[in-house]
Amino acid sequence: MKLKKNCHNKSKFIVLEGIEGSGKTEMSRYLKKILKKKNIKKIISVRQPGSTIISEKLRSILKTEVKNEKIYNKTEILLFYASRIQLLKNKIFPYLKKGYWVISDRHNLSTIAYQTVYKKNNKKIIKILSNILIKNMDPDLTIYFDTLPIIGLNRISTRKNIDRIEKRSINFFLKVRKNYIKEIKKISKKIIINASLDKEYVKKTLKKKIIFWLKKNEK
Ligand code: T5A
Repeated sequence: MKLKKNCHNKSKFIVLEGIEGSGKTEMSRYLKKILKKKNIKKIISVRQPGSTIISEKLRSILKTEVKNEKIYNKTEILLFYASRIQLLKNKIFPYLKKGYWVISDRHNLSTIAYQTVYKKNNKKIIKILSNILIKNMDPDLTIYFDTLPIIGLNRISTRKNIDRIEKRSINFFLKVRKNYIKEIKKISKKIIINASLDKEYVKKTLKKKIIFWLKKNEK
């Protein structure tokens, strides 16, 4: 992250990525705990889409199926960006400027991984939009929780409300994972964890890799 925005070297923007049921929400809480133990006190957690009043409203539109009207692919992209900008302007930028560490459950990589499944061409639109709208907002660290869709979806299958996106076929999530695997290779500041394995393994690995990353970034 090269913020003019963030002339405060102490703040960091950490993004968690992965498919449904990869454990991002749970591991985001655990990550906060690890950071606090390392004496990092100023931390906020956000989720995308969401985490501001308007972004949460957009989240609800994005997650809800409406009878007799489908959300078009391009509408979906624009709504994700609308929600992202609200969050960046209202929370992420201001908190980074105050020296906070921001942990975000999903960011731009989600749009690339999900919104290009149905139309590969969308990648061009996403590239243009992210260049215009969120330039210089690359995370300081992306943690990718790689999970087999059959395992991730099984973990969330007991939930009462399965939303519009979660209802998609396993084939959709196989393609999302394929996109993630392809795209994460292009990112240099990253940690990859095999999150198909049990929680204790994921926690232990996250802790080990984060502590290593913290040490590397102390200098
Ligand atoms: N989306 C989002 C896009 O399409 N484009 C975008 O640009 C953006 C930003 C967001 C939806 O929007 C889409 C992606 C999503 O479909 P969401 O509800 O925020 O919706 O969805 P997720 O982020 O996927 O949240 P989930 O809760 O479904 O998944 P998590 O957060 O990865 O998983 P978590 O932590 O809730 O864990 C799920 C269950 O698994 C258990 C947990 O205890 C929990 O019960 N668990 C494990 N069990 C066994 N072993 C492990 N290793 C486990 N890790 C967690």
